[in-house]
Amino acid sequence: MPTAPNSLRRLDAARIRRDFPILDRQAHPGVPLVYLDSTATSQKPLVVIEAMDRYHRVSNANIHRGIHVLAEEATSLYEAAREKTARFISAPSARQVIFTRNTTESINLVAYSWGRANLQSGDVIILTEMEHHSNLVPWQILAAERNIRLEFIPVTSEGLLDLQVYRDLLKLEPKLVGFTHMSNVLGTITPAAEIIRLAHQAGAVTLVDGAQSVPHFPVDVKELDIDFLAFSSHKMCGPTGIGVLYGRKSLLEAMPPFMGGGDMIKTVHLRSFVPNEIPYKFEAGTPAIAEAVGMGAAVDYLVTTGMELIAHHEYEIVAYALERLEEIPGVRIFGPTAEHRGGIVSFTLSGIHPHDISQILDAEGIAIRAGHHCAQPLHEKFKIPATARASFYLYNTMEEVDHLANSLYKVLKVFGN
Ligand code: C6P
Repeated sequence: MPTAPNSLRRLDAARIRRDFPILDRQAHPGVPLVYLDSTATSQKPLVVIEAMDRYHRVSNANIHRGIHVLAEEATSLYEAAREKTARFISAPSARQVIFTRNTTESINLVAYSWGRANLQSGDVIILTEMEHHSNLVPWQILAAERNIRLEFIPVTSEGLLDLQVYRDLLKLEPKLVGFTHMSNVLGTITPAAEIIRLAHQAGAVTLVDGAQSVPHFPVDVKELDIDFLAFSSHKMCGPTGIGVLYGRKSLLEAMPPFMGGGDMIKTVHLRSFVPNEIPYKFEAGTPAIAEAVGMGAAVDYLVTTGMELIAHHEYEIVAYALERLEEIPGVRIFGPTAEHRGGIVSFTLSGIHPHDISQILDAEGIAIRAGHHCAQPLHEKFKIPATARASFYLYNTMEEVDHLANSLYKVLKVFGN
């Protein structure tokens, strides 16, 4: 958990901001940009942009194929990115890090490969009510195909998971427990260690959606004893088009390939093939090489900055944002106290549609997201169609929170509230 206050070292957000060229631009003529939408995608530091540029200028080639200097350079850059990513999540081996397109593809890989090899009619999968669609729909598709039962850990009115109900659900002897490590709407940081420990006691495999956790606080797959972890580069200062599936070695080795094609095979005959070893078994075709290089640079950047410092910075920002937003008449804030949440605040203003809030804030230069944030069932649970969501990262400042709060008063004025 990223919440232990540490007064000794602080992240210098003003200095950090200089690393992100886009933060210098104006949203509209004369209106500085205030980017509060990092949950959708983060901004990219210059080191990431330059690493990808350098790769294209100097080393561009296909990987694992050619025996020439460019192919060798490209291959070693790609594999170095895998090594860095493995160290970043404390994976026992880089072979357990599979490059995919994003979190969504990583979860689909598990559902299609592990799910179809291991689940049968009548089996139970436990998910939670706060899942992003990408950790719901792949399981719904599988459930319909195989007559599998889906059960859900409820979300309490404070935006936490109801672990008592979870304990009862485990009596159904689920085959899989899949849950988000941090809600992209409520900001709730879920008690992953406890959920996984109980799942393993019940004999279930665990899948952690780390799309919002891995970018924001240290995640150690060994310490948490995670079986599968999915996350996306674009939310952690890296480029779009590349993501990760980490898996326990024994599970990955036993799983059939997800897609067939080049690179994922050892040998091919007209009527048969022998699959390659992990991770290549799951990386069919030419992968996102430049993007892997960019992701490697993003990992270096986050490690150098310090994940503990980033987490603590976001804790302070979100605690302050909660304080400022709670003062606003008619505001309803969703999710738990700062102690249980990452840098996300979703809210509504009485009688004003979140899209209108977002549009007025945009005129003030503030980028937030409005809608159901691909978590429609969670919004149904709270009986609302949409929320406005401000989200924070290492480059955000207290002044930006003030600007958000002051601009929300302007929104109230526009609507005569
Ligand atoms: N949430 C948001 O604005 P992809 O699109 O595959 O990189 O990530 C999917 C995903 C999975 N799980 C969680 C918890 C997420 O937050 C996301 C992406 C973005 O909230 C885009 S919808």
